[in-house]
Amino acid sequence: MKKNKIIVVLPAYNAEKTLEKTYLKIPKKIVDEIIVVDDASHDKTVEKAKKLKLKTFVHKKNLGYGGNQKTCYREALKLGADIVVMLHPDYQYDPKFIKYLIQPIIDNSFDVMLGTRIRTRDETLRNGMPLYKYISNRFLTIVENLVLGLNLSEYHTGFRAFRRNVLEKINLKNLSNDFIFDQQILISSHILGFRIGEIFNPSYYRKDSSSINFKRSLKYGLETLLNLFYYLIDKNKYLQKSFK
Ligand SMILES: Nc1nc2c(ncn2[C@@H]2O[C@H](COP(=O)(O)OP(=O)(O)OP(=O)(O)O)[C@@H](O)[C@H]2O)c(=O)[nH]1
Ligand SMILES: [Mg+2]
Repeated sequence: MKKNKIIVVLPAYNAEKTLEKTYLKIPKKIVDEIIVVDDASHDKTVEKAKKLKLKTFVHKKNLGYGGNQKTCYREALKLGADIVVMLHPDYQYDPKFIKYLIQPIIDNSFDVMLGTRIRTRDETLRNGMPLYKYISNRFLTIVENLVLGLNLSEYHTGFRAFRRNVLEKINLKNLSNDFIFDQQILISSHILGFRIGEIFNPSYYRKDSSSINFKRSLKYGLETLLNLFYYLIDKNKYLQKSFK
């Protein structure tokens, strides 16, 4: 059997303090290539990435988190990835779990895999997730599971893996350039019949970790509900819709 080409993409924005720590923990034996996309950071993210000799793509203008991921996936596909692992470079996730994340895709059990941060409430809060984020995450997860008919532990993780054909089939260009991209890519995967699986992997909110503020979280939460509404109205239209 041909070996799968595994590419890790790191969508970075002001990640100078955490990029190297994240990079060092990525298991190089498993991963064929690592790419960084910098979304016009104000700090030394690009210098750090180049120092680490990572393939680096730089946005001239800030596009947003979704716009960053679009570049990540486009470049990973160009480089011939069979499986793309998206990992936030803010050192919140433990990259040693990459091997567990990709295995079900290699085995053809699932097409999309999520590294979920919520195993127990205690553990998640102890690891630093703010209470309001925990509560809104649980609430949105219940609603998403009900609407989509899935049974996932969370939809908001920054540690995911996709089989190549998922990224080819979804019209990524039509999705939002903002944080809601993360929901849209999952809803679209589900509509297209791709199987979404999950593993548990603890995440840590450290001093240097990036974490969006209350206002942006609220906007993201409301947009998630709006996207579920669009899904309920017409799934086929959802796939054609331009969210930009
Ligand atoms: N392109 C872009 N990326 C961003 C922006 N804000 C944050 N990011 C990146 O997006 C990723 C996720 O942002 P976070 O702020 O960590 O948000 P989150 O992980 O969803 O939320 P937490 O679970 O609270 O950490 C991080 O890796 C950031 O580097 C932004 O304005 N533009
Ligand atoms: Mg974060």
